[in-house]
Parts: sequence; C-alpha cells; structure tokens
Amino acid sequence: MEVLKERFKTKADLVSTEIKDIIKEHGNRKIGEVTLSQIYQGMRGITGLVTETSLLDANEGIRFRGYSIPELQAKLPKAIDGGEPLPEGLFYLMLIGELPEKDDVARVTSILQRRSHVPNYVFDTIESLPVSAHPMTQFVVGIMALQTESQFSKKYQGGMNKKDYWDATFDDALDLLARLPRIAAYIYRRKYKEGVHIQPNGLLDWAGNFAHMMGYEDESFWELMRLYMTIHADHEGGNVSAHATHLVGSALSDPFLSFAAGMNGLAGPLHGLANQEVIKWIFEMQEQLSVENPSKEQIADYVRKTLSEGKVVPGYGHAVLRKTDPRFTAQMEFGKKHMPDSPLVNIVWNIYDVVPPILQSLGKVKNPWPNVDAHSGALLVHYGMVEYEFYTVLFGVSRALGVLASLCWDRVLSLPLERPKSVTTESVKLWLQGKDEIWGE
Ligand code: HAX
Repeated sequence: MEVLKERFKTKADLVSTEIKDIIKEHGNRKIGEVTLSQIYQGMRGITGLVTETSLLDANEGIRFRGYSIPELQAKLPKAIDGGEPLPEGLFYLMLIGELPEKDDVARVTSILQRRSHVPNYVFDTIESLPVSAHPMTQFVVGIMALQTESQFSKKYQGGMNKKDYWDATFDDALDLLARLPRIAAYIYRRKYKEGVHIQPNGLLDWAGNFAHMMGYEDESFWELMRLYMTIHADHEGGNVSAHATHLVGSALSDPFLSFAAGMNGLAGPLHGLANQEVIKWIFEMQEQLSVENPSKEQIADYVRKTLSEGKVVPGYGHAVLRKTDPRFTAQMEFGKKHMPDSPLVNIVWNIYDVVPPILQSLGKVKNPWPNVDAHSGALLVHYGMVEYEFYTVLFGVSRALGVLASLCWDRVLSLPLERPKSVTTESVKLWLQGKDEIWGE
C-alpha cells in the first residue's frame, strides 16, 4: 500500500474508534435548538454536519486542521524559500491531520504527477461543446467524461465489500485531483488561446504545472497559483460546493459524480462565480464612468447605484464570516509584495475602504466585509489573465483539495446517506395549531 494511503488508514482507524466512543457515551447530548425561521432561512447556524478537514470561526476565519492561513504560510513546505505554501502540503494536512515534512509534500506531488494522464475522449467530449460554453460548464462536462475512470464505480458494480469503499474512494480522489489541472488548462487554452495546448511539465509541482499548462511562465504567477490553490481549498462543510459534494457522495455516488455536483454549486453567483462577478463589476464601473482610476467618491456612487438596481455588491458579505476574510487579507499581502502599484489592485483596496460603511448603513447586511472573491481577479489580471469567466474554474481546481480529502474521510468513517427532514408550510401551520404529530417519521 502507498505510504500516503497507509498513513491515512492508520489515522482514520484511530479517529473512527474515538467517534464510536464519543457517540456511545455522549450520543444523546443536545448541541442546539432549531427555530422555525432557521428552516426558512437556509439553515444558517444549524449544526448538522461533520467535516474533519477545516473549521470556520465567524470572526477569525478558516482554520485547516487548527492552522490559520498565516500559520500555514509559515509552516507548510514551499517551492521557494520565503514563498507561498505548496497546496499539496495542505492536502496532506487535511487528509492526514498532521503538518507534512518536505518529503511528504514531494511524495504527494509525485503521486499526482504519476496519475495525471487524461484520456483523449475527455478532451473530445469537451470539444463537442460550443467554445462559447461557460468554462464551468466545460469543466463539469470534462469531469463527467472522466467518470468512466472511476475505480469506485467499477468495484461497486463488481460487488465491493463495504470495508473497501474508502480505498476505492481514495484512489478516485487522487486520480481526479491529479487530472483536474490538465482538464482546466485544456479548457482555458481551448477557449482563449485558439486551442494551442501546452504539454505538462513533469518536473513542476501541482500548481506550478497548472500555471505552466495555462501558458504562464512567470515564477511570481506560479507563486500566486500556489497561494490561490491553498486558500480556496476548503471552508468547512456547509458551503454549497463542499456540502453538495458530501451530500451526493453520501449516496455512494463516486468521487467524480460527487465532485461534479459540488462544481455545479460553485458555479452559482452567490458562491464561487462571485470571483468573476467582482472583476466584471469593476470593469463595468470603469466603462460606465469612463475613468480608469475612479475616486473613492465615484466608487461610493457606483456602489449605491448597484444597490439601487436591486443587485448585490459582489465579493462582499458572507453566510458565516463576520469580519474581513483572512483569504482576502492573504491576497492583499500578496498584492503589496508583488504589485503594489497595480492600478486595478489599488481599486480593489479603495473599494475595501468604501463598501463596508455603505453596506453597514443598510442595516440588514450581517457581514459588510470582503470575502475571498473580492480580491482574486485583480491579482490574476495583473499577470494578464483577463478572461474572468475562467476564474471560477481556478477556484474549482483548488476546492477539489478540500472536498476530495473530506470525501475520503466520509467513506473511511462510513458516514451514512444524508437525509434531513423537510416540512411543508401547510404542515408548519398545523404544527403551530398544536397538531405536531404529523412530524413523525
Ligand atoms: N450586497 C448587497 N446586499 C447584500 C450583500 C452584498 N454584498 N450581502 C448581503 N446582502 C443582503 C442580502 O441580499 C439580504 O438582503 P434581503 O434581506 O433583501 O434578501 C441581506 O443583506 C441579509 O443577508 P445576509 O444574512 O447578510 O447574507 P446571507 O447569508 O443571506 O448571504 C451572501 C451571504 C454571500 C450570499 C451575500 O452576502 C451576498 O450575496 N454577497 C455577494 C455575493 C458574493 O460575494 N458571494 C460570495 C460569497 C463567498 C463565497 O462563497 N465564495 O465562493
């Protein structure tokens, strides 16, 4: 057995025993109450899931296995001294639960390189779509075409023992993770670079090679990709892409089917698509005002105009966070280090000064602060990646690290089919009249 797989199983067996003991001893303890408004309002604040890979604090932001983003930047192995962390290291951390050494990260990189071959029919399937199809549509179609490679699916059809589900899931997760950059880069080159494709460079790390296959050879863009892939990877379990992957996976749909479901969720404008919406919104502001560098007053007027048209300000607000997203801050730091004079990056920083007080003044926005999507586009544009419709695909490749590590945990812990109870408003009315027996099984 591969060292990585063996370590995962050893760790998982320990956690599995702990969970059994916890449930045996404390299974009946209550961890909260559910109000009627919560079931009408997107289940905010209802604790109903276990996700081992990361935990979100409303004020502090995300922690991956207990480590904040600045801590990861300090502690995870890097390609360059003093540079950004290698996302393979974060994957190791999420999967195994321990910080990796340099060797551990090199092992993950090498596993992903070995498994990265994408069969030609996947590219042919993508080619059958009009080139105008949104990159996220092409991405999901590519993932679905690749599903024929699923070990889980084949073994299940062959009569796999329950005890082996995790093993086949693990293999599928690594295969998928290894191949996603190739599929994503193919879509990028197909749509924006006249179909002139670039072969992988087997000497590069996962994110560096991804950047290379998209056609970016600037070492500081590779660093951006390493940071980007690290900070977008996971945001605990309840966000749409993570939850959709987990939910579909709970039906024992294989990792390809499950991850494609998550990506369909990421493609929504209130979730991952917000990164393209932010830059589109900034470009439209520049065009409508006929200025390259709008003043703070002009930005404020444009924000008010956006709100008056019944639209949201993209990149601001969050369902759980209540402070500036540390993923925004990490990108701001990257901007200060690599491109402090970029006009677009400076617009993003001016927007950061202007938007929160305006959103606060509405009196209803629970979090007026920027989220991860408010910054990423401006950094990408700096390196020439102006094709903003592609940005959510980048997010998707990164998100695979977290949700696929989680899927491995779901299977090894034998988490069951997810099936919460739903009600109708008619049944709510009857319940309010005291006829609550209708909410039985
Ligand atoms: N601009 C304008 N209004 C906003 C707003 C924003 N950025 N954020 C929230 N609001 C509004 C809501 O639309 C809601 O208005 P109504 O009561 O009229 O419906 C009200 O404030 C209360 O919303 P909330 O409780 O603060 O926020 P939600 O948990 O309902 O929604 C969202 C969280 C992220 C969907 C929301 O803040 C939003 O639409 N933001 C803009 C889109 C965006 O940036 N999405 C990316 C989020 C991060 C992410 O998942 N990235 O992938």
